[in-house]
Amino acid sequence: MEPVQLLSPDGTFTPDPAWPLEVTPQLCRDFYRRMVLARRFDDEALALQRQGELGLWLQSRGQEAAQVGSILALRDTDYVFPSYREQAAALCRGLTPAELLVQWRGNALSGWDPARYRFHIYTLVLAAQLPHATGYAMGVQRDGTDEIVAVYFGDGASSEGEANEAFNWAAAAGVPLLFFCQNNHWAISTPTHIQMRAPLHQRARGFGLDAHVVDGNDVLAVHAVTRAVAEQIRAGGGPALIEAVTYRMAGHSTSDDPTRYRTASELDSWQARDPIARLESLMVAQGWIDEELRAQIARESDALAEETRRVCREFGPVDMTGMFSAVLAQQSPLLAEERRRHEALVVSYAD
Ligand SMILES: Cc1ncc(C[n+]2csc(CCOP(=O)(O)OP(=O)(O)O)c2C)c(N)n1
Ligand SMILES: [Mg+2]
Repeated sequence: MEPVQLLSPDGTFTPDPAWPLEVTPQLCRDFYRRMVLARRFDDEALALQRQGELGLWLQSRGQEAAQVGSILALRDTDYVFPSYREQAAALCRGLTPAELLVQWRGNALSGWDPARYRFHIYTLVLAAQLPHATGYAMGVQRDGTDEIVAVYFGDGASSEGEANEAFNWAAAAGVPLLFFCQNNHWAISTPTHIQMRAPLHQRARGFGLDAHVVDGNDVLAVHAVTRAVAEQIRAGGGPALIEAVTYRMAGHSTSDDPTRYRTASELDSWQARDPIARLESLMVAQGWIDEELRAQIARESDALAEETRRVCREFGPVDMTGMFSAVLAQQSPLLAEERRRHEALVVSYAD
């Protein structure tokens, strides 16, 4: 199966009757603005990590179309389970820079109220969120509302047992769940092609899921496919999987050096398929972007970057000792020792 594509890398739009989408200047401007803001936020967070203000950061660079196109195809009331680099999606749901950064500063175990944004906490245990989402979708199914659930995960996570259990369980139970895989070609240093023999969308069909593959760097195709599939799930069609073929342009995290395992030419070939540049080419050709719009988005980006730096520096010291007292009912000698060492470490930073 070839990935669904509506917008070629040079910005040429070709409609597909199977995936209808009314492409208006407003729609493109909205997608463009959100993707530019997400990239700016991501760049700023990277800089903060490099300056020692954050412990770790996992970039979403290159995956903006997959995230923005898909989350905007859902209703705000649909519950979303992200993985850990869904910043572009999170910003669309209204999460603030402070909420997104505080966890990576080490000041909180998670930064936001999932119920408020219908956006679950980040999950770092690979694929754990897939059974969580399946169970949640069983609850939604029993509530009998028209809400659907969406779960984001990576190509690497799809190799975990939990992912495959969730595919089977969701299909067998017929729950209203959308599995959204961002196949960004890498699981840290392991390329997708050496960890699976059959493409994920093909494997998903074997579990009885309706499955599709889409060009994940084409925001219009991602949006059209996700919207149609989401509405099919909402109408009671059962769970489905979308594999968005994209690319992780940055390292896995700020602790990773991707030059150790991938070539510059591979990166170049994907830079030529940049999701933001691609949409911009269409907008330029159609006359849908002018200097005024560029200047307005640049001002908004600068303001977001400024807010990102400011809130990060304002995070004060925090008492994390609760993790030693709030998790286990009974303290053990090991826990007491760990607590003592943690407190000594904190004191050593006093100056
Ligand atoms: C259960 C588990 N095993 C291993 C890891 C270490 N780990 C963190 S991210 C990662 C790669 C994940 O790749 P993928 O699912 O493709 O997501 P991506 O990082 O590319 O977005 C690994 C192996 C983990 N966090 N959890
Ligand atoms: Mg990956």
